[in-house]
Amino acid sequence: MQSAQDLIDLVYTDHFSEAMALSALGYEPVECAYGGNGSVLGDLAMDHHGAESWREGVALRACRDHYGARKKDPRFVVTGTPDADAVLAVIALSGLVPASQIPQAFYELVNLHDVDPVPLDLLSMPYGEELLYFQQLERLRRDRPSFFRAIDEMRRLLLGGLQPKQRTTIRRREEHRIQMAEESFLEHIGERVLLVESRVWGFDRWYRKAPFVVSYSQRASSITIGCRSMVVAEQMLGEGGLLRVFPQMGHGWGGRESIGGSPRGVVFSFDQAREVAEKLEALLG
Ligand SMILES: [Mn+2]
Repeated sequence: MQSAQDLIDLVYTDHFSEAMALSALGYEPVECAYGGNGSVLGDLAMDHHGAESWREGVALRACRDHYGARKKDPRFVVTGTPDADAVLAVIALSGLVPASQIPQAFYELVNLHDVDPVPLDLLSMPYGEELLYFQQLERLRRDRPSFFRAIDEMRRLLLGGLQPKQRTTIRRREEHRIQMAEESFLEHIGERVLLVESRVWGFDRWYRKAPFVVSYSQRASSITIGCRSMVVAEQMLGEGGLLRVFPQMGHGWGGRESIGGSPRGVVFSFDQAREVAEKLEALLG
């Protein structure tokens, strides 16, 4: 398989102004949300964060509505971590994998998992192991090489599927993650907010204990705020859900109605995460 690096033109940037400039040159931005600055959108409006969170996820729209739309002009601008949603969107828009090799159930699962991390039990869902395989890729960073690696891994997955041995490993690792998430440091802040410090991503597990979770990642020194679902977030905080909370936490905080967090590249402490949890509990009234 030829590497995506030789097939598409993809620029990574952490800067809103650079993404704007590239978009003006005809590059298609994919999930280019820059916190307080907002999103950079191209012709296909490929984002669904902040002010754009009313839009459907990008992989869903790319696969269902815009497959191959950038095949003749595969230029993209991206930012953040190469998640399954953004990566699958780039693949579909540029036609890097035949449409027939991207099952509807797979892109719908990627979307569901991306937009509302309600406790989805991937181990028991069709294509759950495939998505877990991608989730389990290591050392995916916020840079261009990571995007290309993630794109090529996703292409291999779609074209070749998983071997039985890989499925066994994936399941074992996922079971281990679940165990780690349950054994994390957990502290109830009031009745509705759970403060967590963990080395693993465990929102799906923590939402079983409280509707709102404030999680501190020691590795990234960052804080994430999540709510079990968009419906619950809007019920308890009003229209917009957590979008009403982020501006109160400081400059650069942002995300979607049901999940978001501290600005990229800013270092936070666990005590600050506790303050955020207490502030959130107070905002819930
Ligand atoms: Mn997304």
